[in-house]
Amino acid sequence: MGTTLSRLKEIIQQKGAGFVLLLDPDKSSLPQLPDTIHQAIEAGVDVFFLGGSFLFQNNFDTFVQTVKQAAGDHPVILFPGSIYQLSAHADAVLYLSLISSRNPEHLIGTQVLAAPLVWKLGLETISCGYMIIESGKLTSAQFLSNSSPIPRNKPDIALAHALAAQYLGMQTVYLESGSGAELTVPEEMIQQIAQHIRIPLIVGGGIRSPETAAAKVQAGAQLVVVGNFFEKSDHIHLMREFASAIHQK
Ligand code: 1GP
Repeated sequence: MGTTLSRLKEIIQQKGAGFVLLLDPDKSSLPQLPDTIHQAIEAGVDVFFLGGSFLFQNNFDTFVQTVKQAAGDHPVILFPGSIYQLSAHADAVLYLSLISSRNPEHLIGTQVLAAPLVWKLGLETISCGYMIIESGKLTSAQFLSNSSPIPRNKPDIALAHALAAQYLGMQTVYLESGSGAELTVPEEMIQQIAQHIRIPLIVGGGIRSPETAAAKVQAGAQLVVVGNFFEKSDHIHLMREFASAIHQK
C-alpha cells in the first residue's frame, strides 16, 4: 500500500485537482457525521481534512474514528490547530510549519512538542509549508498565530516562501486565506507559485462557490479545501457542483 501522500498525488494526477472537505470537530454533529461523509463521497469529495483553530469539544479521537470509519479508503488527514488535535485513527497528519510567520513557536516550537506524540501514534506525516495570505478582515488563523499575513498583492513574496519550503524539503505548500475569509487567495499568487514549485499546492479559505473553486484550479491549485460553506446543511446539495468545478481533467 502506498502512502497517503502518494494517494494525494494520484488523485491530482487522475482528476487534475482534488476536492478536500474540511471538517471542524467543534462544528460537526457526531451522530450526523457518517451521513455527511457518505453524501460527500457520493458527491465527489476526495479527501477529508480534520481540524480547527479551537477545540471546545472533548471527543477528538472519537470524532476522527467516526470520520475514518465512514470515509473508507478516502484519505483522512489531520489539519491540526494545536497538539491536542492528534489521533491514531487518521491516515496522516499535515505537519504544518507556519512559514509566513516569524514566530518561532509556530515555525518549530509546536512541531517539537508534537513530534514525540506523532511518533507514539505512528502517524504518517506530510510536511507542509503553511502560509497565511491577507484576506480582508482579521481571521482566526492570523489572530491566533499572532503573525502578519503575506500581503495579497505581493505574489513574489509568497513565491519566495513557497520555494524556501520546497528547498527545505517540505512535501506540500498550503496557501491559506483563513476559514470564512472575506477574500480568497488571489489567482495571480497561485499561478506564480504553481509555475515554480513541483510539490502539491493546497489552497483554501473563503471559497463559497463552484466558480471560485474552478478559478483556483485553473490558476494551479491542486487541492482545494472548503470548510465553512458546507457547515450549513442546506449547502450540502451543492457539493456535486464543487466537485465537477474542481475535477477539471
Ligand atoms: C481553512 O482553508 C480552510 O483552514 C477552509 O476555509 O472554512 O473558509 O472554507 P473555509
